[in-house]
Amino acid sequence: MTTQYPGPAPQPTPPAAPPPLPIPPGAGLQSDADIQGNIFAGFNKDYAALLFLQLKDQTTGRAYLTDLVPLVANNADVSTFNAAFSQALRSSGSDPDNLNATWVGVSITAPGLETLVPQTVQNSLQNSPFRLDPTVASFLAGAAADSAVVAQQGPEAPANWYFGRSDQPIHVILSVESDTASSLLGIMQELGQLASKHEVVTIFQQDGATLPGARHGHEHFGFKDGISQPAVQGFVTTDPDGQPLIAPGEFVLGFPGQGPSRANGRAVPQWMFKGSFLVIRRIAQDVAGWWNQAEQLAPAAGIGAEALGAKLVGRWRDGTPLDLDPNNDPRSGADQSTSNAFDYSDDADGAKVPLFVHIRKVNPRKAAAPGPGVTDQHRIIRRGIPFGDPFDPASGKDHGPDAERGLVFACYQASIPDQFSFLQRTWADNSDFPTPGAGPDPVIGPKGTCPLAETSGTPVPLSVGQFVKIEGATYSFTPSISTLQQLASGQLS
Ligand code: N7H
Repeated sequence: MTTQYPGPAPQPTPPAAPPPLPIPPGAGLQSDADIQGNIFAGFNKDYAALLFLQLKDQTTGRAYLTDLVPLVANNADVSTFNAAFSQALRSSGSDPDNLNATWVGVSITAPGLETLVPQTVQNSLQNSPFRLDPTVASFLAGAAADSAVVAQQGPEAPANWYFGRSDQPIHVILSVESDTASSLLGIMQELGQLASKHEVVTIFQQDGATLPGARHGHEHFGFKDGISQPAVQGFVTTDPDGQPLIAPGEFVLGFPGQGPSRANGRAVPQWMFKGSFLVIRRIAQDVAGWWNQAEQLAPAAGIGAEALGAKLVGRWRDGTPLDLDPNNDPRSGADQSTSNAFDYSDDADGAKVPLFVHIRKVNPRKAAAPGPGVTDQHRIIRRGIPFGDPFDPASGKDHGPDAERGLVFACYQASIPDQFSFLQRTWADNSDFPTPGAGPDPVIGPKGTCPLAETSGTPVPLSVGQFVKIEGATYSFTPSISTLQQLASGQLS
């Protein structure tokens, strides 16, 4: 007699990927009130705080979200505000004091979703073909476990982080921004009361602010930041600097993405539509170390420290691109400090802009290897802000070399492995991108040798150190406002 063993349990039919959303014509995405406001439109305020929160349980978590959702800024409101602000700025020539806003954004980590909707996480992510998409797997694993971009030992190891450590799970992240310190304080008090009401614990609060005076808009090393962002199809009609429009599905799920393979967007469940993945990294910057290095390397390169700094970053301190102005000697005298009208297309070998420079590594534009259009599949929308006082030892202890300062790096994308992690690992950290021996990114990469081409033709090997340090990181998901409502009401379960 033969024993009948049951065969493998029948597998549930995998959910089919939902069809993509249409991209609205013109700049139609500006009026979308379901997408959160910091993704396409951008808060871009002078004062910011990130709150890393832990929920008590599902019931209190849902009640907390119910109170929180009405405070969340949507894309249509932020777009309308930003358009009015730009208009007033153009007509008066300075920041309009009477136009102020305070914005709140909400993102949820994988442990946060597990707390709020364990079934959804199980069914639509862990037990379905979606889990095979590295996009989902990286989100579920979280930033600390992403060993491709995080050293598990040494000073940058997650065990030393201020936030994002595995022993302190974070469920919800609030991005709060305002025009003034006092209005930021006001909303923070309101959010604090809401948290206590629902027994929500603050694991860490990361403050940020634009730098004061002439440093406004610049990061701590002194370079103007926040200039180059992807021009998103459906959100703008053209890019003023002639850059290619990037399909919205590269940043917000549900829309078609870049290239034929992503015409249907990414295979994620419907509740993720109109949401985006948010990477946050607290990156400390050793400003004195950075400029001492530039002073030391400059003589061998036959240039000054200021020029050497520009040859590591790819823009002069005021923002002028090296590609347009390799010698900081503007031919026309025109202000090019916010220009993005360049693409390295006449500089394949890096004679003008070395192949290792930070902004070329992370966005090689038309010079991308291995082929045309590749760069457009690895773009990110950056929403970072500095933390800490500027380096200026004469102004006191808080401004000295030992004070904490750096960049609260934040970026939105449709896939962390294809976008943030790809930029960091495959391009920035990789000495052999775009060509063998090109050198690591001298701003965010590891120590290494960057060969600086000289007019004589003999490259000068610059030994470049690492002057930034990761001090905290999270991967989270910034859902649409309708999904937030469903999470709050328990409709998504
Ligand atoms: Fe970078 N820096 O001061 O040197 N970055 N960045 N970044 N960054 C940019 O064009 C800087 C970091 C990108 O489209 C500028 O807006 C510093 C990470 C991308 O041409 C300056 C840190 C990653 C761009 C800096 C840091 C990126 C960009 C020029 C850390 C992603 C747009 C301003 C402390 C992995 C490139 C501008 C383009 C620009 C600096 C971090 C990516 C000045 C100090 C971790 C995609």
